[in-house]
Amino acid sequence: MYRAMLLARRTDERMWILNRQGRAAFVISCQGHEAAQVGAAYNLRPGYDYLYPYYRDFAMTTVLGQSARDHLLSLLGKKEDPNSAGRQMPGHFSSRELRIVTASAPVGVQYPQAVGSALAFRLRGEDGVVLVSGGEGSTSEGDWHEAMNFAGVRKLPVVFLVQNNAYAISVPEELQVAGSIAKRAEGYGFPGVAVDGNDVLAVYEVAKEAFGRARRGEGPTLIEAKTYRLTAHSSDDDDRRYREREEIEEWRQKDPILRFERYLFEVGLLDEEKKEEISAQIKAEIDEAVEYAEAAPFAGPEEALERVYAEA
Ligand SMILES: Cc1ncc(C[n+]2csc(CCOP(=O)(O)OP(=O)(O)O)c2C)c(N)n1
Repeated sequence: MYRAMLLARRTDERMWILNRQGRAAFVISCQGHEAAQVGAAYNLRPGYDYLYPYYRDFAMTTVLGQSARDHLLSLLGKKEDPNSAGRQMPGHFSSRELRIVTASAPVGVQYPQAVGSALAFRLRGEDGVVLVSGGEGSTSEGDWHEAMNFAGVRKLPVVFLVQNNAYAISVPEELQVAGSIAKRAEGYGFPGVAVDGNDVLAVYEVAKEAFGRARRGEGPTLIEAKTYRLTAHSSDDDDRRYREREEIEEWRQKDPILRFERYLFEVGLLDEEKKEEISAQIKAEIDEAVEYAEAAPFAGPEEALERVYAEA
């Protein structure tokens, strides 16, 4: 868990450097969300359960097996990008083998699609679970409510994870969300839990319970993971216009990775030496990934329609 969180954070940080150096066009970040994402995704069986992520779910796809190289190839829009062969923006994760389903750009579209996959599991008599994720802003969309209702009526094996990071771009939670997100689940007939999204083990625990319920045929669960986005919405946004630096600093003190690190030191599962070793491995992996992805070719124009339309 620690390794996945750190790999995602360090890769994400390197992406921003590449962007600021003019070597990468656009970055959208998972920084601050690592505990929520890793804690939830740890319950997925890769290649069997389905994941419908949103653009921030970089650490989730890392848990499932996407590497720093995969993420760098995607960031730079190269032909070998496993998500879309360079056709989609970064953050549109996809892998047939890992059962990660790509999203379209409109916020919230992933929810009804995820519920459809959960229905398919049910109709086939399989015990698969679907994890679908989004930000708190996405809970204002009709798609979210339609998906919650359908999943509740049919008691489908789906886990809704809302990563509430307090802002939908520049709109603060109090102007975006009425009442409590977690409590809304009650109205759709299934449990909703609010959890500290910066505590990876707490998220893992509630998600484990939710996955268990889904596998036993007891229906959906909504998890609201309360967290904070440490970067601007994307590399194209300036968050100085709507939030104070002090607020970000306060949240930096609650950094999910530092918090988990402290815990691992306390229980004797991590020490300075091991920490250095993991850190050095990750740095080497990212250095290699950047070098590889920068040297990798772009797709040719003649390939633009490949894998877009079925061959007639
Ligand atoms: C239907 C729709 N409306 C608006 C947008 C523009 N948009 C992209 S991301 C975003 C903010 C979403 O906020 P939230 O769901 O809280 O996720 P966060 O980025 O904070 O993690 C908006 C408004 C969009 N892509 N689709």
